[in-house]
Amino acid sequence: MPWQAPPERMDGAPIWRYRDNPIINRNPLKGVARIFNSAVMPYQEGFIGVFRGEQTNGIPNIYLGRSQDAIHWEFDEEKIPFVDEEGNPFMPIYAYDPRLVKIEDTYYIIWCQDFYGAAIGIAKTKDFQKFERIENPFLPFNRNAVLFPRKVNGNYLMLSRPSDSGHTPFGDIFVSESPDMVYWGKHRHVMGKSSEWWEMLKIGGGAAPIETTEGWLFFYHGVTGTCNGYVYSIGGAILDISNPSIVKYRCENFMLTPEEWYEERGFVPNVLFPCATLHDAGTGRIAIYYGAADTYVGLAFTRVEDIIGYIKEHSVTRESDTEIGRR
Ligand code: BMA
Repeated sequence: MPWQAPPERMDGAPIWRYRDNPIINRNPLKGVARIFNSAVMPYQEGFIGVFRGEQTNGIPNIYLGRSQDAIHWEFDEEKIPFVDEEGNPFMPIYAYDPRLVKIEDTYYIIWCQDFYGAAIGIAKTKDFQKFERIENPFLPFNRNAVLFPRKVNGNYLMLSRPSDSGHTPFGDIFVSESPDMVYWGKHRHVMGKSSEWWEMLKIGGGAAPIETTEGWLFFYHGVTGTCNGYVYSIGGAILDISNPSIVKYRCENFMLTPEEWYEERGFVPNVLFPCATLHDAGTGRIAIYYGAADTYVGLAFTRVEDIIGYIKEHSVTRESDTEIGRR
């Protein structure tokens, strides 16, 4: 996986950017103006990813990409050809913010799409050749769906953020369970927006949680409202390993906030939107993939031990974080 050593001086959270960011520039593909908010995974000898491509007609869809080093990417020219259970073409009208999660021997792609309003779409693949849609897990309106990388207490778990049909000015993260990836229930509140100013307006899931000895390490996005629009930062929390609706630690400070030109300048300025991590259990290295300014893909690094230490040291949890989330 990609890696660069940390800079000598770090003032905030122990996360540092890849020096040659952004890793994906404008006009990356014929008919696609921007790629951002995308997710990657190790696959065979290299890496594979699902990428939000904003087409030149302005409509987002999902493209497959492959890489040897997880930094330089080659994309398929056509959108991912989703099919229904019978193998017939079944393309979403639009699709954005894909996540890619492997559970057992199957890869799941989860995204936001039209289902008579913004809602969650999901498909599975084993070979990245055939992409079969499965039933939409939730009613509209919902965004930011993230699967856990393994079953917990016998069920699949999905985080999501119920919303409205527009540029939602509110929102908390919930977790739902399923025995079969079709029927979802036992919904629990996980965490809400907080009184910290950087995440005062809404939050949403980011990368698939990483299993650690302290719990599920979870990177998410937190949004604040300003007189000039929303600002999206990356936040960090640790969820209980066997009951992830309980937040054990939640960092009062952002992990990363827009600072660089490619984060502050673009189609939507001041947006950091994490969708995936790569991590190596042996070294504790983590690479975080995030969309920048709805225009580019950025890469940042941290280490499991350092980031958990920082989150714990600066943890502030409230009742709505630590309770079971059922009312
Ligand atoms: C959210 C989503 C993201 C986007 C963000 C900032 O509502 O649509 O895809 O990055 O807004 O524009």
